[in-house]
Amino acid sequence: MEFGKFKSTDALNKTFNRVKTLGLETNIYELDTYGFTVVPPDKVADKAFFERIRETVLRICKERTGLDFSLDSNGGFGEYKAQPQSDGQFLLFYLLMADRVFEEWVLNPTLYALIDYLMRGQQQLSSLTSFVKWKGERDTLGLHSDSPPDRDGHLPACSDVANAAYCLTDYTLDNGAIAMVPGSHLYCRQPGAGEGEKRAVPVEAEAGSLIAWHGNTWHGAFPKKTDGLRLNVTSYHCHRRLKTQEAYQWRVTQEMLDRNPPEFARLVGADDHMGWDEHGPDYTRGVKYMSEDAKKRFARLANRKKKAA
Ligand SMILES: O=C(O)CCC(=O)C(=O)O
Ligand SMILES: [Fe+2]
Repeated sequence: MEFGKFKSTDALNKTFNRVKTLGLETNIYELDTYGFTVVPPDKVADKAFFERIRETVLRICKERTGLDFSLDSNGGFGEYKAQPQSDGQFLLFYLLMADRVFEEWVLNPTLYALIDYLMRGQQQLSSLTSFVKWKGERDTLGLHSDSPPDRDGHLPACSDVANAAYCLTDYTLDNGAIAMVPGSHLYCRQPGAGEGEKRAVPVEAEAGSLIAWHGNTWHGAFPKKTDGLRLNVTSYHCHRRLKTQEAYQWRVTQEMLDRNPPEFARLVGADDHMGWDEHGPDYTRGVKYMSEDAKKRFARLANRKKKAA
């Protein structure tokens, strides 16, 4: 019996095979069972890429705050005003538009495969940020699910949102590791105030690891008690039917689209005709960047219609 080639799962076969090729089967199992996983550095990216992206994040910290940033020293806010800011922490936003290294990152095969699996190929990039942390107080772990809840506070069982943190420094309990409540993706609701704090575990991971989680998983962070920085690149994806946090669809440049494969265009919604003006929708956007699987499905549908006519 050969899996990975079924006709009825055309859209999923590629993801299945990619997961196998990259040796991520255990990670998929962990995502399904516990709602999160940690991929070790050697399965994520090479050292040169890791150094390059980390240097870039440090450079952007400096550009936006006006302060010097180094891994071993605590940070500061300087001239940086973007919200939210809390004790010893800010977020750098809109990184995709800040440097080409982030275009490479969103297409990273390991990141792409895990998100593709969680979102059944329906993902778009919602935001690409860095949580920049140094020593600071926290009253709670700040547990939450990343998926936006329905009106009654419930969450869909499927992953409407999938998130992943590329750790640019070690994550340990004292370094302010991300906190996860294992299995909470199955509760299909946001936590109540203070709920789940005792069951949360620190996700300890060495620099270069990728922590990925289901959009329903309850998570937050432990306080950072040590000196120096905790850095990441947080790659937040949402279903194509949802609004994105950051504006890419009409803001990515043609140059960015031209220098990347069609997967990139689909990730940033450049194939999405929604949001039109007085000129109406431009359906050629979808065709231009369509995946090979989708093209095959459309061709089959067109054939069936022709035969029926
Ligand atoms: O690392 C953290 O502080 C938690 C971040 C978080 O909630 C997220 O990336 O969705
Ligand atoms: Fe979150």
